[in-house]
Amino acid sequence: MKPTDEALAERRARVAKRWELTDEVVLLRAGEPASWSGTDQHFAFLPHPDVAYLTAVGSPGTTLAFDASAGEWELFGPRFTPERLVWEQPPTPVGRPLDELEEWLAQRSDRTLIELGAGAAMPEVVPAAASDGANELPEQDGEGSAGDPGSGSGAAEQGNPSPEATVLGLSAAIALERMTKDEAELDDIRRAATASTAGFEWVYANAAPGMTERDIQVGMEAQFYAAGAPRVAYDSIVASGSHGAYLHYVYAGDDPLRPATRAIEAGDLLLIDAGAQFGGYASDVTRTMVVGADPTDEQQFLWDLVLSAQQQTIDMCRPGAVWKEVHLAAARILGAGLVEMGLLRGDPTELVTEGAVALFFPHGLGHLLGLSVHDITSVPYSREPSDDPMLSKLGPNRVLEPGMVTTVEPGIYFIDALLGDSARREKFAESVVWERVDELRGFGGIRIEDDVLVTADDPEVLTAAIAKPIRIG
Ligand SMILES: [Mn+2]
Repeated sequence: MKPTDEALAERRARVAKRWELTDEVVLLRAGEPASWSGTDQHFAFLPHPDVAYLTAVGSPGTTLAFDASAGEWELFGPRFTPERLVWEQPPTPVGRPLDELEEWLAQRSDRTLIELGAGAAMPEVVPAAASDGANELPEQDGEGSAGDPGSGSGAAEQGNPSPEATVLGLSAAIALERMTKDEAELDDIRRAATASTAGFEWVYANAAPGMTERDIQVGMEAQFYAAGAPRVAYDSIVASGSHGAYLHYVYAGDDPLRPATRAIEAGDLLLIDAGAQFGGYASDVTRTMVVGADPTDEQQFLWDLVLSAQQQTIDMCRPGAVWKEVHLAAARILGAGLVEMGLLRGDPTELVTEGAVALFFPHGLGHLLGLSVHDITSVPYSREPSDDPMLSKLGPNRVLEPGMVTTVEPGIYFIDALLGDSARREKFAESVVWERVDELRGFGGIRIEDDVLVTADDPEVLTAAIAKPIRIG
């Protein structure tokens, strides 16, 4: 649901409060369509999420301006010339015509101008907070204006931050607001989930051996659109058999000109990671099924194991939980199962620490969800970058708060690039039972993913309506 004017004003007021600016002028630009090189074509446009959050519109060129001394926001939206209106329908008119922005800025030319959103000069290295587990702006000396994210960003002397540090600090302030969702945002995420449900239900009713991955993708996405989704939230992953071991296996990932696809065979695992988008908000769901046959003992054991890890860690998604700890809990559960199955030997906690479990579970347990499927990934970090194999792909660490929406998506994979690597085989000669593991090369992967709303009470699974059959077709 589109936020009311009051709800938008509230979002802007909260951001302005965090900014603590005095007389600067801030511009947030939605951006412009990216061009396809060598042609006169452009890629489909999506607005910078900070602008989408603060305006609820997304036409290219949309610009939100803030005059700190007056404490006033002004929205500028594109208008088309008659010549352009011969070819294109007009964008929804919002705010003042974009043409007037120049004059608006000229009246404030004596003030410091800070540009955020699309094209903003963000520093490459995001400074990390000193300690784990706080959803705060990056640490700094001094009294804490958001405009100064402090050490690690270069030249961030108090009162005189570098332009990049200022951009980072102000962007981080918006990120902190975007981290917890208001009612309008949750409504859009629920609608996205409802459209995704229609797609997965189509798969459950129609998938069968002999169909290709592409057949499944097209049929599923048609239901997303039929249910009202303007677009998919990200490229759908429809991976059968051994393809499930490529974490981001997508159609045309091999060659956009003449993509390959694969016909599903009876007994194959089919891993589908897909989600509809609504109002700019993503859903992100993964189900893994055996198609056209009963699961083998290995498929059944590992499927049950992944589901159990998911259920236990969804239950941990409560206020105050530290995301890294939830992730490590999932890794220990998966590690214990791999020991039970005879693929690993040793103590699960040690197997997690030494990196043996990461051979089979090489990604983070989940990520925040919102206006981007991997929401708010760049700022602000609240953990140091890590070389630890179990933590290096975790992404920002967070303390869960009511209103956050996170995915929970444990998985087990048999990835040739990891399991065939001689250095790893040597390093884990003791802890991995390679004879057993090698028998399962080509197995593919199993991932189960839902979108979870953290509440003051029990976690709410927003994608609970999407069934989890182990066998279809
Ligand atoms: Mn995901």
